[in-house]
Amino acid sequence: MKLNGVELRRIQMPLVAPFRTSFGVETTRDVLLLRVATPDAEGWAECVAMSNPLYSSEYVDAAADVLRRFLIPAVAAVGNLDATKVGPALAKFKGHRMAKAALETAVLDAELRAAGRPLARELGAVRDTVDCGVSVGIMSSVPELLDTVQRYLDQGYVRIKLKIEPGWDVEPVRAVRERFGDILLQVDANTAYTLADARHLAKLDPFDLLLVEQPLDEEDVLGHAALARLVKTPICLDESIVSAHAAADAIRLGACAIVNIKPGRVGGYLEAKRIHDVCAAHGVPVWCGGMLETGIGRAANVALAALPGFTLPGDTSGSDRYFSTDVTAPFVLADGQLAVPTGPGIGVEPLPDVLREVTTATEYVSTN
Ligand code: NPQ
Ligand code: MG
Repeated sequence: MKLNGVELRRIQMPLVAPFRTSFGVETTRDVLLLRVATPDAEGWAECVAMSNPLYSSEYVDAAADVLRRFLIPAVAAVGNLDATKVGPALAKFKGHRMAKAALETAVLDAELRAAGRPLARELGAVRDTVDCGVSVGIMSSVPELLDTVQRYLDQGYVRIKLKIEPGWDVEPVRAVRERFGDILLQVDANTAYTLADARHLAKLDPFDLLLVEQPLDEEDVLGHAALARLVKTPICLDESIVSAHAAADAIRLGACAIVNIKPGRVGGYLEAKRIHDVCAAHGVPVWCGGMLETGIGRAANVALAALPGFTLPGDTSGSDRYFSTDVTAPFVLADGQLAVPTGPGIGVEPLPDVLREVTTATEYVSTN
C-alpha cells in the first residue's frame, strides 16, 4: 500500500450535557479526525486527545502538530506500507501515543477496506455484540445523580461507572447502591487521591464495587500495589497503562487486578490487542475504556471489545450518551448491547452533511 496523503480534520461536537470529572468540566468535544488516502481505499480514524492536557500530557493541537511534522512524513517513507509497519516506523519518536494510534488506525482501516476485511475479525473478535456500560460524571447533588443513573438504567446500560473525587465518593456510591440494589457498579477517580487516602478509600469496601479505577497518580504504580493491600475493592488501572510492557509490570507488581484498555492511550489497536493478550495470560480481566468518541472511534472500540478477554462491560456507550447527532450512523443500544460492525475496516463512514456541519478546519498533508 502507498500513502498519497493524510487529511487532518478538526470537528467541534457539542455534548448533550456537561461531563464533569476530577480534572474538569467538558461541554464540547474538540476532535481530530484523520483520513488517509491510498490508491486503493481511504482510511478513517479518530484521535482521542482532549483539547487540554488534563487526562494525559497529550492535547489535540499537539497531536496535529506532531502528526504533520514528524509522524506522517515517517510513515510516508515506509515502503510497501501496512499497519504493522506504522508502530516500528514511529518508535523513535517518544510519547504521543494518541497521535500515533490515530495514524496507525487510519492506515489499518484503509488496508482492511481495500481487502474487504472487518476490523473485529482482524483483531480476533469472538462476539457480534458487546455489553455496554456508561460513565456518569460528577454531579452537583445526590438527587441529580440518582435521576441520571435511573435514566441510564432505563436505557438498558448493564453497568454504571461513577466518577469520584475527594468530597464526592462514599455518599454518592452509598446512595446509588441503596437506591438501585445489586447493579454492576464501579468508580473512576482519574488520579484524584494519594496513598494517604487509603483508609478513606477503604470506606468503599462495603459497597461491592466491581473495581476502583486509577485512584492514584499515573506514575504511582507501587502506590497502587500498596493500596491494593489496604482496600478490598479490586484496583483497575487506566492512565498508568501506556503499553503492554507497562501492563505486564503493573500485574507483576500487584498494582492492578483489572485493566482498562483504551487504544488511544496505548498507541493503537495492535498494542491494545497485545495488552489484551498479556492480561489474558495472567488471568486479568480487561474492559474497553472510552474517550467520548464519535462514531469513528466508537466503531473501532466496539470491535476491540468483542475480543474474548473483554469480560467486563466497557465504556462503549451509545452515541446519544454524548452527542445528539453523531458523525456516523448512530450507535444505538439494544438490550444493553451494541452490535459489532461487520463492514470492511472499522465498518462505518462519516455522513458527509454532518461532517461538513461540524468541521472547523481541514488540512491536507500530501505525501506524494
Ligand atoms: C476515563 N473517560 O475513563 C475517561 C476520562 C475522560 C468515559 O470516563 C473529553 C475527552 C472529556 C475525553 C472526560 C470516561 C473527557 C475525556 C473524561 C476522557 O478516565
Ligand atoms: Mg478512567
